[in-house]
Amino acid sequence: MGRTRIGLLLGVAALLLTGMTGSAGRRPPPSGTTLSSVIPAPAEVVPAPSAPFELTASTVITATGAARPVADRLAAALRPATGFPLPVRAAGSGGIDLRLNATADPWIGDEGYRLEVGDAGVALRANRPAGLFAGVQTVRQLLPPAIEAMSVRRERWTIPAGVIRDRPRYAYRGAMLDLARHFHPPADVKRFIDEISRFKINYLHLHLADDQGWRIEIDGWPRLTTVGGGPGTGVRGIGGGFLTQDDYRDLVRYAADRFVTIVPEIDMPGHVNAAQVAYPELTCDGVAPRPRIDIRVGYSSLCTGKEVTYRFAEDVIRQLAALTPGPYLHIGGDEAMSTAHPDYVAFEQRVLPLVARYGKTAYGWHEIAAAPAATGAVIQYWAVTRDRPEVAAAAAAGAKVVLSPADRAYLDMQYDLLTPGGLHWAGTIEVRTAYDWDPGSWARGVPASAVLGVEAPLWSETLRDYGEVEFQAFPRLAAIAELAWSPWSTHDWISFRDRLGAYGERWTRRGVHFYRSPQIRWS
Ligand code: TNX
Repeated sequence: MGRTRIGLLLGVAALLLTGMTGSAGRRPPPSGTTLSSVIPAPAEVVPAPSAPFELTASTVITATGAARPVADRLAAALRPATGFPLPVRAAGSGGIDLRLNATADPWIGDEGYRLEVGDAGVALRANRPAGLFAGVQTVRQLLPPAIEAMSVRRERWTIPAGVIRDRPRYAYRGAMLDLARHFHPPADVKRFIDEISRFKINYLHLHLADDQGWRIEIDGWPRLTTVGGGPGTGVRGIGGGFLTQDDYRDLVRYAADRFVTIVPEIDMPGHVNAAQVAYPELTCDGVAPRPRIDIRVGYSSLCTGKEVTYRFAEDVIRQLAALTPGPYLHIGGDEAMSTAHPDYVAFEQRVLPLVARYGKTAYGWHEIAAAPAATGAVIQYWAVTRDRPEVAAAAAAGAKVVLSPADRAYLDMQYDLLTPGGLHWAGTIEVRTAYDWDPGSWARGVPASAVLGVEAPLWSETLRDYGEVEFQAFPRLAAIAELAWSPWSTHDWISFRDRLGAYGERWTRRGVHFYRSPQIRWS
């Protein structure tokens, strides 16, 4: 029986139960949700002693212009559990009002918002639609957990009174999904986007090619996907599949509707075995290597002395740039253990500027810091050590840094040695380990001003099914999202632990397969 059918049966059973225990007019007590329940913690929270706002069958949502699509999405999110019509109108009073450019509050910036809740109504204000969307995620978390139910529930749909003023600590709040080791189809990527956007994550980095598979169609290089992405590719040969450029455009749009920007990655000059199986001219001897379905790393390299290598790189970069509305294009650069160091630097010196030629900012794993051209790039710090002098030097010369230390932020590390799925080469990462570090001062010599943000990568060597993806990502992604969004002044493990414990019910109601960490008291 499918998950949705079970959910439906549970919903029906719960309805019957509430129908039997509650007499008409008597409603369940308010949930324990308070203004301080939100993940990631908002910058400023001021509860008010007044009565909460209560969503009812006559509540109207008001919005105009660019606020309208965000309001439509909020209404759609609140209808299934409440069963209320929640019409979205241009004008009205006493409901939930979403408005742009009404605060003249420069502090909230492009992604922040101001939320004021009283018993007479809810006012959500932002300078830009992205801020309204962030505020909507907060509003959803301020409603009782039953708001996540897919069928109508009897509940007092209250929002606690007070004011929240909020904005992100970092502009870049990322998650990464590896589609190369095991392909995950667009429907699953969309579910992942839905979940990460709840936590105000605004970038999804897609690792689109690696030794075991090539997952994005490139015009003029058809064998990359027919051979490199076909059946039998991927770890254990069971992770085949690829995205057409139309699939990719659709994902970009879907993400953009949720204020998530997709960052494509093609990993070069290492991690290229799948491309070389498809196009043997990309090797130095011109001989096709055997397809690889194991999980070793560091054995493949593009031939840095051949011109075809750069035609290939430029074709890929040009097409990915054209598919990408966002500013960043990731060109990998990690673990190129089979590329001689001078060749590696020469390769990066040619390829990093290619990204700029097609209008994007180059983004790469921290090894690219060895190339002088990396000073104009974004460097993704994945080391398990806090000392990477070459990254500090590049940052001092102008590079920006995204923190993804493997022993803190890697979602593919096991929670402990007994949890199924994942690897442990960087250690095991329980929720507290993922939470308790400061991205602003993590990498020695990298000034706080050079930190663009935080990203939690999810490599997929062991992850075949989407449920396994969820299990690795949640709850740790919530911890990383808080590091990326919330001001350090709010950082507090006890507070986070309690908020997370209460949040679990929301994942359960949505059918998200998350790890019930013993560090958390799940409600
Ligand atoms: C290292 S860290 C890799 C990936 C693997 C991952 C597994 C980094 C930039 N590269 O190729 O998938 O470890 O955890």
